Amino acid sequence: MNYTAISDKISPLQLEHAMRCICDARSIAIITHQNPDGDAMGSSLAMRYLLLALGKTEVTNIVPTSFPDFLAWLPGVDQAIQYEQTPDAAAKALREADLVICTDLAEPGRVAALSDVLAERFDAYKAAGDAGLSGASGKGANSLLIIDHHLSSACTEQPEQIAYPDIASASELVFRLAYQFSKLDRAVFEPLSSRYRAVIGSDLFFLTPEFATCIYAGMMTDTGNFSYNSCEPEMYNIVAILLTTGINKDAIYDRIFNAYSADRVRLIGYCLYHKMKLFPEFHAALITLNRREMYRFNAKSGDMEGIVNMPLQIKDIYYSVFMREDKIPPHQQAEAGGAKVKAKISFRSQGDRPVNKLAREVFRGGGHMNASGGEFFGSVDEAAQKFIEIMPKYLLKE
Ligand SMILES: [Mn+2]
Repeated sequence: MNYTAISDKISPLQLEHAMRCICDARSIAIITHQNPDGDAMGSSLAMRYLLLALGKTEVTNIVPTSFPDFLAWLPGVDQAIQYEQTPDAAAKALREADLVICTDLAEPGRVAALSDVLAERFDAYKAAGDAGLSGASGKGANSLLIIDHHLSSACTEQPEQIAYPDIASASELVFRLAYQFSKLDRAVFEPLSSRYRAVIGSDLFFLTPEFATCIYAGMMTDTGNFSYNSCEPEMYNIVAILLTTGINKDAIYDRIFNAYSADRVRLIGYCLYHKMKLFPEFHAALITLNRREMYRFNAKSGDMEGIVNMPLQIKDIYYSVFMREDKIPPHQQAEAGGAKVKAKISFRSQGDRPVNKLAREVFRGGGHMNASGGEFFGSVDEAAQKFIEIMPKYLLKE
């Protein structure tokens, strides 16, 4: 088969930086964001398989917080260091690695208790760059690589920042990195060891069922099984390549999307039947959940995932807002104006109806035009009242 329709999205500068980082490093740690989803786990586990295919031997996945059971079967999970199980080993691996690779992650603050250790790494890397060492050898240089697709991380000027918000998943970016490695001109990397020359320029050297499974799981998760953010034709060329390894995409779907707990299905029913308010004149829906309700349904953090999208299935509903209540820890209450609870809010919209502006201006958040987040210091009922007040100003009536 001919897959020439996959274009080079990652810039030559970044590709070269990535290859130099990888070549320079003996030990490599891969980390992803806290409360990891399918794309976070998929992209970071696939990255390890890519590095193993490149001949690296000391490669460690670090997972900063627990992950949902429906991801526990992914290839390579059993070898990952989970911070919550072995905090010292996780911190040590992250601190001592020659190279740290962040996937689906671009900010040191999003790795829970490991944030300080990761921040040290970002600072050391930046200091090396300021000293003119970036791209050359020296302590701190070539010690950080970021592979991300969040809006906030877009900064394609930096060699270490492989950050493309127009790519639907970090997993797709890991695939593209591997694919572009496989097409590199061997002459470019002539100074590197023969180990790399053996694979660089060789066709799809990275492509194993394990790698393909992780990438597919991530691509599928961040597009809702290819139902949104999935108009880019090349995505399907990538899927076609992945499927040549013999992976069973329907089984991957089943393991990730048909894996709800009974509590979660009941919680969804409760939200839609008892809690959903519709505002037809604004084409909007609003669901709130307070702490008592979450307790009643034994709701865990992942159980609320995706509920915000459900009202959009209603004809003529184009905006959906989901609010859940969270405790504010005592040491942060002063900063929150004395509030003991806050509402964590997700906004979704369809078409030409931005929600990031209202998230930014009213709810201390931001994000993409059709998918944003924010928060409100106070109860969910107060947050809902605030949203109802500002609807005429921010929501389109047509
Ligand atoms: Mn992602």
